[in-house]
Amino acid sequence: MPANLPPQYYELEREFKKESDPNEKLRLAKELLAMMPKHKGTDKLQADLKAKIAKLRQQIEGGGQKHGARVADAHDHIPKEGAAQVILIGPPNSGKSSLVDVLTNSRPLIGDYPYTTREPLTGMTEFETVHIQLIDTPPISDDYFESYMPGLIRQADIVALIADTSCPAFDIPLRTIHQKLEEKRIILTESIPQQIDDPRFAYKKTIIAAHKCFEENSAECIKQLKKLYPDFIIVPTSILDDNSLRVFLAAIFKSLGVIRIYTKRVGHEPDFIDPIILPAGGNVEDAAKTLHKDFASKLQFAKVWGDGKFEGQRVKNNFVLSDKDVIEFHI
Ligand SMILES: Nc1nc2c(ncn2[C@@H]2O[C@H](COP(=O)(O)OP(=O)(O)OP(=O)(O)O)[C@@H](O)[C@H]2O)c(=O)[nH]1
Ligand SMILES: [Mg+2]
Repeated sequence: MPANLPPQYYELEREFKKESDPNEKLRLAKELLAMMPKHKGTDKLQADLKAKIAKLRQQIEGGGQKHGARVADAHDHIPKEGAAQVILIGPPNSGKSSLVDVLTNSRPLIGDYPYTTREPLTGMTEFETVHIQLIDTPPISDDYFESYMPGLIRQADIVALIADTSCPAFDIPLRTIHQKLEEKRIILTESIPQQIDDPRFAYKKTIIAAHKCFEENSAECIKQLKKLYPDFIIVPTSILDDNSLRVFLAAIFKSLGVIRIYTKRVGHEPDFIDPIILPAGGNVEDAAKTLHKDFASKLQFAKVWGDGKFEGQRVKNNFVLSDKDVIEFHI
């Protein structure tokens, strides 16, 4: 039986063969497997590919460094904490570390010279009771692009692209970043397309910080930035202006497309400190499942308080919740 593979498969296979970085090779192998039609004619190919994936995993995890292959870097994956992971990327000296410094509990190295940050660093921030993980990263430039960066960007929920609007030629390093990412098949986009024609590409939802927004050149640069990125959310930010930082976090929160649900025990006040976070459109059952996997099946009904509802309205499992609703579960 013929394998009938799509032309994109052969293109990707060529790249897979050329690639020497085991992490990137592993990612390409997984993409090849995902792309392969699953039928009798591809059984052998699937098995071969699965064996290659297992071998690459072994090589990466066991540090089996052969022929100069790169050992898996400790930064290849950063476990997500909180409701979402946001990766800050940008040219050298644009202010990524300064933003992570003012917004989180982490204290990255900040310098008035480029290439200060050499390793990614995480910190937690909070927007209206929602905990969000920020990742500070080394810069991306013509001659500097850490090999773990594409992997980290692919894993993040949102990308925050930090543009240095104090610099009149701010757009040139941004173009380099797009080009470097596109070479790794990552497209920064204002919204994820409904249909992705080429599955090898990762589209990452991106918001832009027009950073250092109070400097001499900033107003003119922000105008240009808006022309260059007409559809993107652009937030002028400065570490000297708390309000701009709040707007930046609000934009991140909005981009996540999630809702906050506050829980309440019978006879108690709602817990407004630690909400359940659900994708927009989530219902009572989804909220119950986040507390315990059996909880949803035991649920008799719930009471909900919030905009557009009766106070303590009795609702069923499939009731769709809204941001900031208060819920009381009855089992
Ligand atoms: N005027 C002004 N300067 C800022 C602002 N944020 C950061 N800076 C300055 O910009 C310089 C670079 O800041 P960093 O936070 O180290 O920049 P970075 O993007 O992390 O730099 P790399 O790690 O080299 O990529 C420092 O001198 C900061 O004090 C801001 O909002 N306004
Ligand atoms: Mg830095």
